[in-house]
Amino acid sequence: MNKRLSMMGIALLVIAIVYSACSSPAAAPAATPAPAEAAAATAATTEAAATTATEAAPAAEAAAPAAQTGSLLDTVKSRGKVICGVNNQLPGFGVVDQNGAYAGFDIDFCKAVAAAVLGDQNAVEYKYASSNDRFTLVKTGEIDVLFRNSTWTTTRDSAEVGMEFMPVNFYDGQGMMVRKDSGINTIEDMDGATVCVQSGTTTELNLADYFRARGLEFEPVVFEDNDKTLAAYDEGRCDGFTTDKSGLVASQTKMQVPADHKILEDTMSKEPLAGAVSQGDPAWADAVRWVVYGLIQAEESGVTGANVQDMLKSEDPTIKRLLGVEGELGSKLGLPNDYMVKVLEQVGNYGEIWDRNLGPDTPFDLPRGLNAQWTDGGLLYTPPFR
Ligand SMILES: N[C@@H](CCC(=O)N[C@@H](CS)C(=O)NCC(=O)O)C(=O)O
Repeated sequence: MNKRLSMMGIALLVIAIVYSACSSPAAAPAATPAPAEAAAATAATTEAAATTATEAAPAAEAAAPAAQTGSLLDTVKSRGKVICGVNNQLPGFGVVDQNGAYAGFDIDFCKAVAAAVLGDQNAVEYKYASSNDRFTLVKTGEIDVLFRNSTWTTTRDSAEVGMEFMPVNFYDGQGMMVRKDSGINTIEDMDGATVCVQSGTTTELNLADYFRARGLEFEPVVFEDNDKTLAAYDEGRCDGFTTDKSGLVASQTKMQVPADHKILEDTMSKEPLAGAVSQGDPAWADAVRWVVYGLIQAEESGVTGANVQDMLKSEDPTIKRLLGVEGELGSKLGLPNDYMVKVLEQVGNYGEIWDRNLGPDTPFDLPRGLNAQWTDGGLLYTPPFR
């Protein structure tokens, strides 16, 4: 009798567990997403449907993709290259020359990941990621990581779009470019203006928020890519051209007469730009995350490409751990313990990446501003390397 009762108890418990697992609430339906976000969400849905189909296949066939359930970190190691989604239209951040060579601030973060994981900054395959398809490319696995002036937002971070954001590598804000002879000095002077803007961006959404909040009328003229948006403004089709201030500075260099234009002081939004990987792969996310942190920490600690070999002899405990001389931080992340030595030798630290692409010897000469180290009044601050 006792035995029968306890069997019934176990059976009831099993039913209860199965029931509670099955009845967990479905994800809340989302409010109307922005176009790029909706596209990624659709792709995620399609992907989920494909997975379900695979699971329903006979056991022998279903067993085949099992190897794919590991981390991208293993895939990247066995493939021997990182597939990095980047921009190709933004001087200083991500451009490609006639020979197909990519360069820029974001590109160097791809190189740093390749140097860390594979010991070779050139072990990267670059793929152009547009404003509209960038998150879809991450979700479908066509790119391993996205480094492309992309703003970290709630919706993109949520399951709806499914991004896992890396540490911010560029604190930006949205700005407005106008012609110097337009008589416009602030956005308040732009009531009734036409504004050239790119679709699939936070820019498009912020523009509407910012003007409406101030009771200003405007007419957006929307394009799918930056070069077309810029060309339309340059041809005089719009009174203003709006995007991230970094994008404005970069785009200005491509205009017919750059000196005829000015960027207004107004900052219309917060645009924390960060790399992103797909949600649900913590090993890959952590590996990439601690490469970005490593670049920032190296600058804070004064470790550069030129002095890294000498710094291996440093007595500073943070530097010892950062370079893998002491502790095993790299291997805890699935990386070589000296991963930051490779990164620094081949790519340099955050400050070196900045100077090479955006610093005083470039056409941009951007002030570090919010992108200074916390020790210099900026926002760059890494968790401790320990
Ligand atoms: N940071 C914003 C804007 C990013 C963005 O796509 N900016 C445009 C204008 S600078 C761009 O990079 N366009 C390049 C392209 O068309 O591929 C976002 O994440 O939505």
